[in-house]
Amino acid sequence: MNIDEIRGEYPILNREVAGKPLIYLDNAATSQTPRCVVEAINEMYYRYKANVHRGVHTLSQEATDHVEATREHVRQFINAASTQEVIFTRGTTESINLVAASFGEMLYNGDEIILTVMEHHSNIVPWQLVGHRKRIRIRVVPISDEGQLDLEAYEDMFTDNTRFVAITHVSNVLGTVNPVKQMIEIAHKHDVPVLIDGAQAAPHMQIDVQDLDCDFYALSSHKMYGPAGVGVLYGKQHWLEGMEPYQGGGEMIGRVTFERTTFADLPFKFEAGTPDFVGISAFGAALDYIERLGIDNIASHEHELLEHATTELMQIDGMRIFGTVPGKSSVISFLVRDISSYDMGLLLDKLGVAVRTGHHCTQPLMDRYGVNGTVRASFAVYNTLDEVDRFVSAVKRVASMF
Ligand code: C6P
Repeated sequence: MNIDEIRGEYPILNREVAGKPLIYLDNAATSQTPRCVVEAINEMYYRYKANVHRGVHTLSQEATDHVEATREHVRQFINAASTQEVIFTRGTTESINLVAASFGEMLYNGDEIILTVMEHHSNIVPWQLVGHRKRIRIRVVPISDEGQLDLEAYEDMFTDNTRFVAITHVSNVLGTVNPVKQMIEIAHKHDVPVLIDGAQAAPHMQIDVQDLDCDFYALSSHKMYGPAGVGVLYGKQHWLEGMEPYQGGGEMIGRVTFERTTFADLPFKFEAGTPDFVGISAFGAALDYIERLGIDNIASHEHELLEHATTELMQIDGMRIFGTVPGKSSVISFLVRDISSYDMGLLLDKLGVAVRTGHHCTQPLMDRYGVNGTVRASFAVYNTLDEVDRFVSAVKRVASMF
């Protein structure tokens, strides 16, 4: 891959921050958007803006074709069996809320669900909301200090009351790539369905929902070089068919009277109201982009950056890295001595470096490590080894100020 050429597609990377060239290392929060995706957004507004699935007029049909072409593209991208299993949402958070609310309707007093201590709040709070209402017990898989899930503890957690498992594919803090295929196999032995939070996996690795055999898979476009406000929920057809709609409104119905409403077929039963048809169409362009570069090429470049950053950061006195499991994804969370993540982040910003600081929406994980927050650098395809060097120098400089 020609990284200079790739960078040319991202005008934002030429920006300066605090008079310094921007080094954008907050890609796990959101990735930047290449020109081809921005152009796809413009194209939708300039040529195709019309409501979808509603009009017989040409514009509406063309807009609908764009949305449905992206649905088919997503199906191929994650290898779902059918487009009926691909639901568009606002993002991973909404995808998980959909399942928690809708599948949650089938849970009862005393049922148990299994989460892990490294879950993002998006994969904790929706389950608590349903859990409190329905008096469901949440059990939590612990991790080792390195950030590896305790699979023995996980296996031991299954009881006759276990009804659901929801786990992250990749930790947004530790970078740990969880053995989700094995965990799904274990859950299925107990006839328990599994949701995988793929927010941090889909931008970096090939996803094959049929090979994983997961029951649900959630992802966000904005972490995959696509626009914000678009996400996907994959669900196995038989589960989706058995679930009540998550929201009611236009386009998710079969027939409405004041006495009774019947619902549309999948996937529309779960897509109430006008979808973000512009964003969905542009997400298709982002998938094209990833495929053009090759997800394996992206991953191996990011891995090189991660290895280099880890080696260099480790030279800094008082450096503590959170998440050291081999084969981890391209995020690196750290603290230097007792310098708060907030101070480090603020001063790095003054040197042009954008990182994330704080609890990363994973407070239980922070509690597990006994810290309030960490600094997190995360890499994308357009980052360079030179940026990593300048980032490490900036960390050293900030550390020397304390
Ligand atoms: N994590 C981060 O900086 P949304 O906001 O719906 O697109 O994604 C939520 C989400 C769910 N699961 C995981 C593992 C995630 O990392 C995220 C988003 C960002 O780490 C923003 S908090």
